[in-house]
Amino acid sequence: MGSVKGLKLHGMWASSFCIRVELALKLKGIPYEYVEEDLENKSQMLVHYNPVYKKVPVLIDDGKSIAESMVILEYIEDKWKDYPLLPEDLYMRAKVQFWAKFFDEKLLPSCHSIARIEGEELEKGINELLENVRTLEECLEKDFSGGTPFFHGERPGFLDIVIGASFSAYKAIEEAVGVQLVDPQRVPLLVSWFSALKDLPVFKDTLTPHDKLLCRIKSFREKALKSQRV
Ligand SMILES: N[C@@H](CCC(=O)N[C@@H](CS)C(=O)NCC(=O)O)C(=O)O
Repeated sequence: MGSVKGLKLHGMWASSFCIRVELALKLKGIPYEYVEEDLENKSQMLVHYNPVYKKVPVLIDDGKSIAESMVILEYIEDKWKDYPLLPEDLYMRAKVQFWAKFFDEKLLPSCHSIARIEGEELEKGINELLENVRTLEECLEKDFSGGTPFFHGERPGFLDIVIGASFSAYKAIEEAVGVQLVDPQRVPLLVSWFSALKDLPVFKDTLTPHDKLLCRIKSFREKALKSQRV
């Protein structure tokens, strides 16, 4: 199967925002061409297609560019109807979008920040992050209590993609910082969701390899801590 005419994804291997887009395209069975970007030396194409943020991911559909992972996911969902990622019910759809926004605005930033701090600040950061993880567990319990293996169904959908794309990053941060974020005692629903997700071939094939990401996060952490100490 060739790629859909002109469908290209500019991404970077370690970016969970890019992995979201790859997962959505693969789950819907849409072929695309992948262009790896060097973010230290961004291509003119990336700057041209995303002049506002100059970030990946950028999806180019027949010459037209779409930036921001969540916007791209919604574009893909609206354009290719096979394998719907969002629930049909409008209220459930709103809930999915609410929790996706919570993940991006609360959980991801606290996860990224603990990778670059230490001491008392780290302790405070971890507590804040654990509280956000606990809130996510409550969301699974109360908002999506259908007893399905994934957030809103029997197969992975929008929220599984948004949150699950960060699976490798979160595992690597756990190891680099030396903290257990997803503990079966505190968040059993998230633990069983993770184990259902990580065995799916599409996730296995798309998520960043653990060792490679761990190496990158450790070196990022060392540099960040060193620059704060001087
Ligand atoms: N909100 C954006 C975030 C994208 C983002 O932060 N991309 C990073 C890679 S993970 C990037 O391109 N960074 C380059 C830079 O900041 O110059 C999204 O959801 O797509």
